[in-house]
Amino acid sequence: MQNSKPTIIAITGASASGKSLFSHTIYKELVSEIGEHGISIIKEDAYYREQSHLSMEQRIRNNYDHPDAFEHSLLTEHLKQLVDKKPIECPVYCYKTHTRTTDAITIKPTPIVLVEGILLFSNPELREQFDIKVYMDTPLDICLLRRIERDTVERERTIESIIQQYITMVRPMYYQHIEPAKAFADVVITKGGKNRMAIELLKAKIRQLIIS
Ligand code: UZR
Ligand code: MG
Repeated sequence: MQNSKPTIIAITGASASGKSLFSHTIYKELVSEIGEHGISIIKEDAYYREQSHLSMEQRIRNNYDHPDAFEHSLLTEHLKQLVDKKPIECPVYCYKTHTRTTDAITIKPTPIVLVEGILLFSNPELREQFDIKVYMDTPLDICLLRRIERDTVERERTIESIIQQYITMVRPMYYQHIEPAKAFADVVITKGGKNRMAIELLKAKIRQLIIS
């Protein structure tokens, strides 16, 4: 594996479908086997656009479920750099201020790179960077319940704002941009982020890539 091309694995699906849980479980469990030099993880959310030039009102009104909300060109560029075995400076996004912080996190090149996010398959050049494409096919009502739970606790949102965003943006963008992208997936995962068999199958594939 030392001299072969790094493998980039994309995990996509609806907001709150279990992408983060699924990919972090794989990441953590493999780090304990192969160490941090073997695998890294990147969030598409980190590539939400820099919006410090906009007022808070404009930021709140933005549609974060549309492909244009992301700087996909930068993510594409960063994945190419990792494939060329160069480190990247991954941006840090703040959900409270709806813009990037001044920090960045250095991610070193590793043989396996996991990338997780809602609109990874929406941009053709970005899509081309992925060697394995995974789609989390969690029913939308389950995602909504999870999202209410998560966004009230972790992202300090009110129920009213979650419902409003869901009806005007999350749901329509899901049907326009996320669900149709399932056709690009190599693997479709049911039952959400705790699907143990799916976690084990992907881990087995990654172990095989590492020893080959
Ligand atoms: P995940 N999002 C925000 O609410 N505010 C931001 O500043 C940036 C993103 C939400 C976004 C999307 N949408 O559904 C979700 N809305 O983050 C994607 N409305 O993140 O995949 O972790 O659910
Ligand atoms: Mg997530």
